[in-house]
Amino acid sequence: MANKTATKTKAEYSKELCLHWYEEMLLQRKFEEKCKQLYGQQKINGFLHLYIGQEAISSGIESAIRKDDYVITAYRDHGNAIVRGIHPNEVMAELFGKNTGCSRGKGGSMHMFSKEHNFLGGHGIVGGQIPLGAGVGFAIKYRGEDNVCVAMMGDGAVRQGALHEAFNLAMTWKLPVLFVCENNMYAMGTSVERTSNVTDIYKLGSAYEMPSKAVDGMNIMTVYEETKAAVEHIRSGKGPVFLEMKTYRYQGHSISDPGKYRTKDEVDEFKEKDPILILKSYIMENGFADDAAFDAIDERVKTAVQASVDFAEASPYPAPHELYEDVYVENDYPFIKD
Ligand SMILES: Cc1ncc(C[n+]2csc(CCOP(=O)(O)OP(=O)(O)O)c2C)c(N)n1
Ligand SMILES: [Mg+2]
Repeated sequence: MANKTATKTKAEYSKELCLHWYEEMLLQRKFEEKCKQLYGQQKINGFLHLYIGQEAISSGIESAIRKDDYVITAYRDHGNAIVRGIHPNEVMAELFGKNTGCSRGKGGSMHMFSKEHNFLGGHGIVGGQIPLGAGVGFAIKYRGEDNVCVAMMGDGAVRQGALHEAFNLAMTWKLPVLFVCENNMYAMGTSVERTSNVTDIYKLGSAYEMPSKAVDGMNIMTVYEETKAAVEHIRSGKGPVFLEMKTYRYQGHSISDPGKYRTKDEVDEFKEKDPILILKSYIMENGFADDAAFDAIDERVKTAVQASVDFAEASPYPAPHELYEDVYVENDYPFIKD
């Protein structure tokens, strides 16, 4: 089906890496399919924005950076939380509003955080994470560290003025930030064409002479290669890079979106380019897995998803006094003395 793109890629990938990617993408997909079901049962409440269709981006980026690098994103954040290494149990518990969640049940779907995993959220203000990502880049440079910060955003977020301020300072100060736009073609129900004359989003970087490029975000190998090259550039001290990753979300903007602004044919067309299927055909072509091996992966993923639901169900809600905890950081500022 969609295997042409896969065989075209220039590098060879090991069996281990391909199977790791496959299982990780499938985990994100099945985890979120379960979330959708649980929302219908009112186990999950509030906002719920699903990442289904975009998994090649989270997984491809994650394997091209180091665990001590930083990632910051918007509210469509379950996939990034999982690939950063936050246990699916903690992500599901957060969605349930339970105190074993990664934000202790007080963040919910849009606000997954983990200091331990250098995952800096989960942000509901469209574009808010772009200058925050630049700030993280500034902190890295100020401390003389060699990390990078990946600041992810949607195609709607790039129309915010904050992007331009962040791009300007990031280039002026050569901050170690990889800006990634996940262009899934829509901001809520508004298509990219309706929001700007400039529909090639990567071109926005050129105003600041920031190295910028469009990338096929449905192919994990391309995402991986381009991220690796960008991160090498950034880590060598040459400053930020901007990648526009072209992708598609199969589900509505949020769980309550009837999706009247696009046709079923359009959605089906993109499902033909499904990132999991592209990788699956590459795996099959190379004889990396047979039916039994795929079944075993399916089973492991199913078990992990069910375990996360059981964990979330069994966990308690935050106690009333926890309302006042984790609001301010205490004794963590080296520059503030009593
Ligand atoms: C500053 C601000 N304005 C408006 C909104 C309402 N809003 C929530 S999501 C969204 C669309 C953003 O689309 P995009 O950046 O493409 O991300 P996607 O949902 O496609 O991942 C809007 C306008 C908001 N949360 N914050
Ligand atoms: Mg979008």
